Amino acid sequence: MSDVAARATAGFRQRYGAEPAGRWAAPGRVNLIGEHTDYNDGFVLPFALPLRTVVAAAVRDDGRWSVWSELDDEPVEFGPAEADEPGRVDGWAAYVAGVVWALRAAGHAVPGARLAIASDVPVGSGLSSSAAIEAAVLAALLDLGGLDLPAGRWPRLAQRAENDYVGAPTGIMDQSAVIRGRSGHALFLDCRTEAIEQIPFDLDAAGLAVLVIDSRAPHRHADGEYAARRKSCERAAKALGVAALRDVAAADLDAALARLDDSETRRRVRHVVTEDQRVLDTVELLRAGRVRDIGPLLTASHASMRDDFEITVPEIDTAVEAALAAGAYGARMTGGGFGGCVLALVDADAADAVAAAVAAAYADRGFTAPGTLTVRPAGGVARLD
Ligand code: GAF
Repeated sequence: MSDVAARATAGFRQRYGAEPAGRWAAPGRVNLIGEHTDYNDGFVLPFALPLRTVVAAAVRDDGRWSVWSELDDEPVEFGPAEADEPGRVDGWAAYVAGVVWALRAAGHAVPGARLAIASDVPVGSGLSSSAAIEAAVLAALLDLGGLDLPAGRWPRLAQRAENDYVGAPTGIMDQSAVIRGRSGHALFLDCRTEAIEQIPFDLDAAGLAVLVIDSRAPHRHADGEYAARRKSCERAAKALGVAALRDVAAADLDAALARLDDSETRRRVRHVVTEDQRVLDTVELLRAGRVRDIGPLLTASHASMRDDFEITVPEIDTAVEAALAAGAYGARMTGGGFGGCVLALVDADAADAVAAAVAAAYADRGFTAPGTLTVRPAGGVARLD
């Protein structure tokens, strides 16, 4: 943490020739289980990562915003006109302008500001680097402006930045995880009511580790495919006469499938309905302290994403198969799909061997070597100083 915070401060000093008024940090996330259920009003169980994005910031008196990030040499600058018109600011800075836009649209008097962003959350790996930027910038602007917004309303506001300013039709999971995550816990979120429950997920006590494997697979049409899956779910809900697929109970799945006439839509619905149930089952096991026993649910989730939702790619499937063959209790792709990361639940002392087995399987198939790290659930967005 200290390195990334120091980089944000150094970037601020160098670009703006002044000291920041404060620093705010937000994590990336992985999703333990519950994929593509959030925009179906369903259930998810993500947790925040120890990897952080840090924003160093100070008020700027002319009511404009300048943002520098490690990804670019020069700061991006914009004023109210660009902030008020979705799409005017693009690239990574759109996530910042989107937060300004969402706050202004909600009637807040957002102060102009200088911001410098440094991040240890890898971009493009499906670990929610964008939600981390949104959350850290939101926290910074609220504090700098002395604005009052209860924490429970932050995720929806950050999601609006992403949906309506950036134009990505995502659900509310990522913003919730990075804002409301708690150390040692997974966040059980009902995406319809936004009710949360912090579920203890103490890997150390169980002698376990979560290995995150970055597939390094190039993102293949991820945005278009994500939007297509979402549309297909919405069409199916309409055909079934329900507000969202969350309203189809697992016990009623066969009857619902019988009412749909194309097999692709049936597969999409089966994924969402069974995935919601797997989240509920995982939560039950964790509440009972049976951490190892969630493994088969993770693996079943992967099979459902691969066969029914059709969002995995060869690198991802290879990583899952190799991890399971090397003794993982369960493994699955995490995040939106078409690349990104796999997580595997392993004995803590087997993590290196499982990582090595995945690397060997990759080498056999001629894939770019994967990245691996072990993670524990960490806390959500916070002011550092
Ligand atoms: C991406 C989206 F941003 C989330 O809202 C969620 O839909 C996820 O894909 C799939 O579960 O991370």
